[in-house]
Amino acid sequence: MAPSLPLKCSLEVADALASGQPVVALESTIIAHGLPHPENAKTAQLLEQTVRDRGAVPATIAVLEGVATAGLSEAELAYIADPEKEVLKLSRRDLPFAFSQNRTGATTVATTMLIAAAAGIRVFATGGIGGVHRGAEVDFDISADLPELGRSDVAVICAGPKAILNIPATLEYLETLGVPVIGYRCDMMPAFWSQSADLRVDYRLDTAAEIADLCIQKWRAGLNGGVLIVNPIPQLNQIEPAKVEIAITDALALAGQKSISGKALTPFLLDQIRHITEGATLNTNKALVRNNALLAADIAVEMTG
Ligand code: PSU
Ligand code: MN
Repeated sequence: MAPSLPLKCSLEVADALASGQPVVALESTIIAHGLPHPENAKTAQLLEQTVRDRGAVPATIAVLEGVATAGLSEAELAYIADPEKEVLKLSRRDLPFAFSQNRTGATTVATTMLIAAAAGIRVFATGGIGGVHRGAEVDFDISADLPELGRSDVAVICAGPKAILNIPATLEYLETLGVPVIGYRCDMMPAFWSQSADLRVDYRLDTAAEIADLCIQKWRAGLNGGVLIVNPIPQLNQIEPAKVEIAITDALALAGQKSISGKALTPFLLDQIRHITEGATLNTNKALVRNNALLAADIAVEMTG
């Protein structure tokens, strides 16, 4: 028997996919582990509404009691956002445990891509992807998001790798995996909270139609794997790179002192940086995911048109 995921789509998502309507996948780790309560629940709803307003169907993805689920009800979304509930952070290596133990968890970029691809969803909006961590030459901390980008046929729209990472090394890794990095209306690599990381993107495209066309032609040519579309945070919402860098340095030092590593590191750093910047990064984070949801919906519409 061919392998298949334990997978369930909501009625709305299943209908949309069956009739060729545009669908945009949204991840849940940013909701469960990336943003504080209650902003996380509000952001989850706002993202879904943003996708709808732009003419596509949102499919927030999570694993619910051991079943990969695309399209969450309001109650399911609230559960994932509730800090009182035990919601695991699920990357690729965590899925067998969640499936076999009927556990509930939020999906990272890696597992959201994998589940979206299995469901037939080709476009996915997130905040920032994981990547090669600073110091990875010693501790080997490289996000499972990168190999997944090399594997699953999904277009991922983000605001760049999170600035807590080693961005040049992350771009090298993506090149090795054959993942095109496309700047939407930008020549320079955006760095999540700020507009530019002083590095050029591979290619620049200025319309959702051209991006959709590149993805379709990639997959038609049998070139498996994802496409990374980087969409800079709007100027109005960005934080000065120097200010972010100070917060990152402090947060990394604290993580070192407290020996925080593995899957706990990214949520810890995001939380610390939010405290150090007195909440400024929270507003920026919300603004950039919304901006990515808009572009993702436009690309999904172009892909089905
Ligand atoms: N982007 C955000 N906030 C987040 C993340 C991304 O704005 O919390 C999450 C994503 O789910 C990403 C994960 O896949 O962090 C990467 O975690 P790690 O470095 O442990 O692979
Ligand atoms: Mn890691």
